[in-house]
Amino acid sequence: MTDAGTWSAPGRVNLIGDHTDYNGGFALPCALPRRTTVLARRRDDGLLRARSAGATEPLEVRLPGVRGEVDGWGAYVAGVAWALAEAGVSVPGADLEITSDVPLGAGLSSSHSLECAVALALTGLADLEVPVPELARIVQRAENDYVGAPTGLLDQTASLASVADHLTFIDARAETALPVPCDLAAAGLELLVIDTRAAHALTDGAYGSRRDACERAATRLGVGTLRELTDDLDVDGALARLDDLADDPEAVRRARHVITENARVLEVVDLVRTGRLRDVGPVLTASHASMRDDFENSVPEVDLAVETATAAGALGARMTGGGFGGSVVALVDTALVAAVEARVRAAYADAGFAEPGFLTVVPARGAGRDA
Ligand code: GAF
Repeated sequence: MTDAGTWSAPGRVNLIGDHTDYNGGFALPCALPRRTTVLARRRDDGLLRARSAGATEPLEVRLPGVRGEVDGWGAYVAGVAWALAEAGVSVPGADLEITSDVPLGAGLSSSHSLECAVALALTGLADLEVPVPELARIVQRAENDYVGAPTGLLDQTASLASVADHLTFIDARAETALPVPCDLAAAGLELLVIDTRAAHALTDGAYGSRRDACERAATRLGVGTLRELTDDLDVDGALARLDDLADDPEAVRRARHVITENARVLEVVDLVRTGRLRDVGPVLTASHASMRDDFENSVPEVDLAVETATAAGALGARMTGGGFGGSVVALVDTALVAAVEARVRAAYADAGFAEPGFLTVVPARGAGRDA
């Protein structure tokens, strides 16, 4: 057993591949240079206590905890302890001091960075190294069954498995996460994240209804997940099969996004691997159009950021993450970043929207022990 230590886990920005993870598909995120850090000390009385710099109320539960006994920020901590126990992973009581500089509610995975840091801290105190795919599933269980957000495996896998200076190519069905080298600076490019400040939440039913429509489409087409429709890489053939769902236009639109988005992820992985980074831009913008028109999970603030950034010279831009607000990721020439920011800021002021936030991102290291 370890007496004390510090563990941290980053937020993520997803370059492309959204709402594909729970459909068994592909995504290409990287870790943000923003992290949640947990200073943990073992306790021998079976209590889990946590304080968060951003919260007034401390958390205290007796392990393993009871599902639903805590809500608010503490649910992400207690939920992980509960999910570890459910998976048969025995961890000790602990005192946790939590700090984070991941923007909250911005679609950049602040909650998953907290859950992953707590999972690593609790297993670290027990001297356990749980393999990434298993730990990702445990964090997913906390999120799905304790917090109540029906999310997939993208965010926790990105946080746990990412490598500095690399994108992370996730295959959700295979539960693999392969690092793809990505030297944006050498190409004179930046990843610019625009926090639209439009509220983003995954527990209010809109995310779940999208997921339900995808599952409905898969069931009616006789496949386990929508990913299976493009196992032969025949995207046109997969789209043609959607004719069988003509009486359910919502399911057609959702499935069309997933089918085309998986193909776009593979295209971007190929472009990045072959050094054609500038050609990634239009694929990002096409992905945004697919989310806006077929997945219908965009909002006016997000569309304005995408349109303004591309009009100001960004090579491409798209909403990132679950959607319904949150952040936009844009691929921008380094020399144009300041101009893009100024144009988006001005467009928001003209539209009467709250002032957006900006963050330039170099892919950072994934979760781990710091001290
Ligand atoms: C959220 C979820 F947590 C992920 O699992 C994923 O579905 C994403 O939305 C959309 O790609 O971040």
